[in-house]
Amino acid sequence: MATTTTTVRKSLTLSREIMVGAYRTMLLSRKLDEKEIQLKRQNRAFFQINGVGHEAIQVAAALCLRTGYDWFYPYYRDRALCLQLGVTPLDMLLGSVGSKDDPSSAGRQMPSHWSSPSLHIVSLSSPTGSQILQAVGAADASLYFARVREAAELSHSFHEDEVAFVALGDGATSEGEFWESVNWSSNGRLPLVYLIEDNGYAISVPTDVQTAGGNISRLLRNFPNLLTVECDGTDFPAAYEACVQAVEHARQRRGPALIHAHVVRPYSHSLSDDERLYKPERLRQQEAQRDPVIRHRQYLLEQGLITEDDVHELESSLDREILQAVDQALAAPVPDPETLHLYLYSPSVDPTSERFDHPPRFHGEPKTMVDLINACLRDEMARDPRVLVFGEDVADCSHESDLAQVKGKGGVFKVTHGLQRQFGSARCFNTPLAEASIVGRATGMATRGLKPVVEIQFFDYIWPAMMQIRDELTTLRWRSNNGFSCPIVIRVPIGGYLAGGAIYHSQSGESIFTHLPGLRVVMPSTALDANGLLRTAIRCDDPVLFLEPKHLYRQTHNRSPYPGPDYMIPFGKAKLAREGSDLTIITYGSLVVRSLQAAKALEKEGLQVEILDLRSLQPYDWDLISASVKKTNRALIAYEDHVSWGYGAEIAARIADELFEFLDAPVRRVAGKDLFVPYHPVLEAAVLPQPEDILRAARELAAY
Ligand SMILES: Cc1ncc(C[n+]2csc(CCOP(=O)(O)OP(=O)(O)O)c2C)c(N)n1
Repeated sequence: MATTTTTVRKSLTLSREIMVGAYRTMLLSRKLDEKEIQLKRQNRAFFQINGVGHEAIQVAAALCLRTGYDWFYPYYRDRALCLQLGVTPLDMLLGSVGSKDDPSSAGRQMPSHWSSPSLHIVSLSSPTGSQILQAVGAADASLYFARVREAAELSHSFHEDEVAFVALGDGATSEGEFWESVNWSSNGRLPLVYLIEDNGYAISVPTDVQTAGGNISRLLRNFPNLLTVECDGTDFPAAYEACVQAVEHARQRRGPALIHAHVVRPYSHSLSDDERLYKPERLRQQEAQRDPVIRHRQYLLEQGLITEDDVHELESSLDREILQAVDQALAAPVPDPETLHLYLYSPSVDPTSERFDHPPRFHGEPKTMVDLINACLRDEMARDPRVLVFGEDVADCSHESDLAQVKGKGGVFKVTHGLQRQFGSARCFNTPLAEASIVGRATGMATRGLKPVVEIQFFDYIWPAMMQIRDELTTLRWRSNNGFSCPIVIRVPIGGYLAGGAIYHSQSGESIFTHLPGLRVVMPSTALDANGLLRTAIRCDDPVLFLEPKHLYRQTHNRSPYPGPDYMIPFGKAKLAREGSDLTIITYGSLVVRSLQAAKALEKEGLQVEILDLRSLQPYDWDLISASVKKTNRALIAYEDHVSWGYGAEIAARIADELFEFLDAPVRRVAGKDLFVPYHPVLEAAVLPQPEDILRAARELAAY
């Protein structure tokens, strides 16, 4: 379908109720901004960002959408939109003062970061643009539920014609994630409505510097299925007509629609900004002429829809309403620091608990790690229609019509082979080469109750998704005070020892992720552990980074028979890989087998080495580490990543702190050099830790 672009002119006749109701919300929004500015100046609020100049388009958009039915990913300026959707002035003011009763975040987030599960307003974060890919995921969920009816039956919120809505500023359209989103949503014909609130500036940077050619909707006109509608967002009737067109396009499943609304920002970016420093007076005067609240009032008066008396009465009644809400908000309880740890993880599903300890029922021949990860994915997809798999190259064949003629790809390591063929293309599919999109979209889908198990093709290429992981995935539950969650699983082949992997196919870096609160991080070293831990990851209710040492994928030493469809290992439980009394090696991933090799050699020298395979890196099994070190009085931490600032530093520090009096030798680390992994096998072997390195360190510690 060719792209459609419309420049909206007023032609709809709107009822008095809509016209006057819209004015009420616009004015309420304006007055709330002014009140919050006052509270900030009095130090009774701690941050303020305003929606002044954006009110008309926001109210229009909210009126065309369905609250508690459609899915909303607003921007921080969307006060009028949220009011129209049903957030109350008191709710907003409780956010301003950061009260415990703030329904968006209980005082954890800045004001104007609204969140309401009942209204389907998904908690905002502060990065400009990172909400967009999640809105794509929410829209994607609509199509998924329509295609996979068994999943829809398990959803309490699915409606056949629902749409997702996302708002952003002109500046945020420069983010790569915006462009990824447009590519995905137009190609997938997603029911997504974009609202670009173009106030001409991103803080001090004007649109012509921000956007090639200075007009974002003009740039978007060649995207298929995407309707772009440009309007004067300060003119309520024109704004309303634009929104009607856009929402209808998405609701009728013709594809995404983008409203490009020209608005103004007369109160500067925020209270920390003074636009007179960079915006000439001439421009400010012009913008003042387009104040949407004044324009709409003028329009209503001219059309005889209200009188001056009505205006005054409305003003007074809103002032009274706001004052009452301010009094209530100022009297509301402050948050209790004791509650800070609440909702970092699911409060109801504990993956470290016995519930996730389910014994194996072995049958069949020994299988590799690849086989048993694949088996677990098949089991879980069969068990629950909400489990789906996507990523780069994970499907057997993108074009389903060719599937019968080919063997199928199923991932560059074949871990997902056969899933598309068995479960269909809705449940296992290829994505564009865009890692932020894979994680962002999965996050949005999980917010809607799906369970995406996505693959990042190589750990080396996870970095484009880092913003989504660090600022969105890990924070959503905590920042919304348990209002929303996104328990996805990200599977990632990791590490070196491949011979030839070089810098960009051998990276480690797990400590960068164990450093993130809100994320579970797992790294199995055997086929059996991979199977049991992946099932726990899928059935638990937290986001999980599932790291698969790709060097171990097809080894014979770590194979296992299939353990059955319910085998699970709780997180935070290490495995005693070898018992000993003279030294504890704390390790995981590819270093487990190397430690075992070293231990065998040391046995001949009379040293009994105990080896703990952590398996689960966050949380980790401190109890077992502690018991073992208390027994052996010596600790060596062996891991593949760079030695400095790595995972071993945390373990070593804790041993030094809590087990000092039990130690008979220093705590030592054996790990990769602080270098990149090079191509030639001789160089690679010199960078990555080898059994001889472990041997040497163990001997030294034993002799200390
Ligand atoms: C990713 C990111 N970079 C920088 C910032 C700091 N910042 C906050 S708002 C803003 C400007 C956003 O401009 P625009 O998207 O046009 O929205 P507007 O504020 O004009 O409504 C910037 C740079 C941020 N929050 N997130």
